[in-house]
Amino acid sequence: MFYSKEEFKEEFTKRLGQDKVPQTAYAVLGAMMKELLEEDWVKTNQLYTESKVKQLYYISIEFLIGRMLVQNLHSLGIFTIVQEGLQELGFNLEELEEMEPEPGLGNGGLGRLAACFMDSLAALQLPGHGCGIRYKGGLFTQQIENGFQTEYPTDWLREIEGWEKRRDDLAVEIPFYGRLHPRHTDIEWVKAVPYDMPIVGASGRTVNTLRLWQAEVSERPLPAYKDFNEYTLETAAISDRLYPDDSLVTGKILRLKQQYFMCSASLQTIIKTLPGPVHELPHQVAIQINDTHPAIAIPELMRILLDEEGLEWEEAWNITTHTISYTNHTILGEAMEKWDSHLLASLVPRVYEIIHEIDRRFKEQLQEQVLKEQEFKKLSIIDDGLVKMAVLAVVGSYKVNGVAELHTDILKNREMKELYRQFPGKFHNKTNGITHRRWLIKANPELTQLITQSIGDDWLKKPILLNDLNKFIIDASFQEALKEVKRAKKNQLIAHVEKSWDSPIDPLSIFDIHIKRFHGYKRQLMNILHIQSLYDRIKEDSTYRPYPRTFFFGGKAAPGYEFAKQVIKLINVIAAKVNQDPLVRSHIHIVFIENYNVSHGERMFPAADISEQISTASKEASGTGNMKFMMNGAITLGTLDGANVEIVERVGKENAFIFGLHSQQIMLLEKHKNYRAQEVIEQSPELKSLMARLLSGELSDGTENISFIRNQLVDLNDPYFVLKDFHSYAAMHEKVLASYEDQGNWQGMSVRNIAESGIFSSDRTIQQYSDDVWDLKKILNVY
Ligand code: T68
Repeated sequence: MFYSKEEFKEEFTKRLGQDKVPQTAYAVLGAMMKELLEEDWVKTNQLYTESKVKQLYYISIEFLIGRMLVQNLHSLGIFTIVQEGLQELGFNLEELEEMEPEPGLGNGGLGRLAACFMDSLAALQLPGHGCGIRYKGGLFTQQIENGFQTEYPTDWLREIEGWEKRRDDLAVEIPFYGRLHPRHTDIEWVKAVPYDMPIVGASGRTVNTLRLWQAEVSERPLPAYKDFNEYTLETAAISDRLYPDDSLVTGKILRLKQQYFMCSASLQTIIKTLPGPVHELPHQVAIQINDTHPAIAIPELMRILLDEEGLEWEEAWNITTHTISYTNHTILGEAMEKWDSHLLASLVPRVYEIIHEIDRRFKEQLQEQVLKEQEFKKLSIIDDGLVKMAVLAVVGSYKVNGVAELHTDILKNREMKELYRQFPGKFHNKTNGITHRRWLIKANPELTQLITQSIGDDWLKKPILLNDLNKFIIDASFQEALKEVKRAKKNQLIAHVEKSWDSPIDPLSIFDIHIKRFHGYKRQLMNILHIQSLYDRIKEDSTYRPYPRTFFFGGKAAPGYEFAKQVIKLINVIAAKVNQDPLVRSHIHIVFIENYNVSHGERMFPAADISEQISTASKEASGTGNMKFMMNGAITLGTLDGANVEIVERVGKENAFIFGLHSQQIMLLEKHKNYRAQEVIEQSPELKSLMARLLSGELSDGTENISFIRNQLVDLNDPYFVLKDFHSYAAMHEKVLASYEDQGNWQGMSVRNIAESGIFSSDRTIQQYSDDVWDLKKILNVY
């Protein structure tokens, strides 16, 4: 359609007509982009079908894709043409980008990982697609009112037409409820309609598909007992809203409906469009389940193979357990899915029957071994009236992985010890990654340019080559240029933030950033308590006048998670106090970024000096924000948890600020129950005073605002070891300040982090999955 700036301008102007407002410009640009990638999309699909290559389906309840316009411009290799062309026509691409609604179809790391994986699959020209739900409302919009988080619904689809294509021709019917015997009758059918989104590979012609399913009323007859209005409402509810809980299980029937709906729709389509006989499924298809939310795909695939394809149990089981593989993302007890057997039996009776049979056969097999009762219990899929989805996922998969080395070790040696003993060959590690195309090339074009000027542009396609930057660690002019980039990114962030933030931010201050979901184990509480202690010190000690720091927080709390919401309130109360104190505010400043999302992330990671990764060791499966910061030259201030461990291994301890208890120490304290938070407080005058004032309500404008914080720190004995790690955290902050004074050394640390970040590109992760689990072949879309 266009290959040069002039051609673009001509076409764009023609389509724009007289209506030269930004809204129209955005719509015209979007339409041009869609047309541009359409042909490659069709061709990619044809190629996959005709060549009968093995294809991957990545099933995930969340895809936190973020805005697509600029990302797609980059992928199509026309970013510069369009940016400059628009500018010459009097438009600003950044302004147009702001008009794109943000598809917040995920909570946090798990959903964003799925989005990064989609990008890497397409970029590596691998045949892999996503399957999920087209939620009408993504994650809620967060507003801070009087310091409290308030939640507002976000209906992103209503705002503007997106990139997707509705495919009525591919709709399928999903069976819910009913009676099983003598045959399955009284079913409440729900129609699943796919909306396909193109996932454009980087400067290649591969365009894969993210297929999001929408629930609609079926045309099939309703069972006599069912009220039509009720049915209509229940059906719409399935794809109405994303559950706003991360790392928490609520056990609600709607959630189970979403899971089954998404899995059944995806599997039915996969089987229907299979190019060969069904027994060849494992050679034609790989199915990855992203956590246990899609684990119901295992019995659902069995159901299709048994009831619709007429296979015998053994063959169906053999096929299923060679097709599906499972990624675990957590070891937190409250995030482990367990479904009430009665609920499952009522909602999906045939599927439940199959789960029961899987469990029965597995237990029969276990009878041949000598197992302790406790071990047997751990290995039971159905136990105490509950179906344990993680056990089902392991038993029904051919591969099981954790998302960082430490996490996989903890799964093998503790959380899933018994399962690991049964299936040692299934377990493997795949350390997470992030797409450097969004998190470096798109988010930080200034740094991208500096890197390319210094080492050439091969790294764009092979991010591991960022390693070449190691030769610039002590290069003064490179350091100076890097500093300049950081300054520019800080100023851009300030310009963006100051519209909504009333106190001015010092661009020369150290930007210390803590952005992620609010959760006890992520310890935002430790961060804010430390800031309060800095405030006290500045007030009390006239010789303590530290170098200016701006502490940024951003993140949402699950609406029902009172503790986390109180931490948000506490941060905002302390922020108000700190920011208006004339003495203190020139040294420390707090900024709370409202409604933190992917777009905010794109502005914040590049502006950071310090990356706060301070989870209680052993609790954070991997973390991926840590990688985004590192790739943009921020230094990790963190514990030896999740992928931080591997980051530190790469950069060396001297290029990170590591503190706190190790995972082994935490796990021992937990096991022997010999941690006493009260003793830690007693031994420290500083903590004693801090706690007394916290508990009296002095720090939080009222005690009722910290009742859950009090409960956690006092009654629950500080389960995330905030108090225990407090002093080593504070000490490490002092070290940060001292290090920042030596700018030569600091810039060197920053270069080192960027240089070692290539391994954390999701291209590496995806290649490893492909090699070790999926067995995909690279397909070139040339025509
Ligand atoms: C995150 N998990 C891990 N869960 O916490 C993080 N959970 O360490 C890891 O880096 C990331 O996954 C990617 O592997 C989540 O984000 C959820 O969001 C979630 C959502 C629903 C239910 C349970």
